[in-house]
Amino acid sequence: MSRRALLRAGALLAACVTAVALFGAAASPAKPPAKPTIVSVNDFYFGPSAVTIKKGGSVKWVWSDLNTYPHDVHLKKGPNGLKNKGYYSSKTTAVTEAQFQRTFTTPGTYKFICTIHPTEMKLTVTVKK
Ligand SMILES: [Cu+2]
Repeated sequence: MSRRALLRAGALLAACVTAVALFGAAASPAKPPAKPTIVSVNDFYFGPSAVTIKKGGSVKWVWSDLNTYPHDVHLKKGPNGLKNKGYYSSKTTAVTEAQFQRTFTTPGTYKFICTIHPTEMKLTVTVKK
């Protein structure tokens, strides 16, 4: 192979690599997963007390460092047809330094309470279609 032919082959290869790279980038838009909506768990409230998310979104409960009483997250009532109700209730009862994250795939209204302070600590999560 002559030097010129070799150069031509190299240029062709570079063009192919570029084309594949461009096509690859266009074919698979790297969409990062949506960040969870944060709800703080405090003495004696969820902050905020109502959030709205999209179907497939997540809520992350974060216990405040300022808490002096234990709290949990318990689903009191979910939308009709929700099968995995227990998935939405935290097993741990913590004072501080706890986190609890759940993904919502069934649209509707979710009513949460803290089982220790059920009349004070209420949260509504609305999941849109
Ligand atoms: Cu509580």
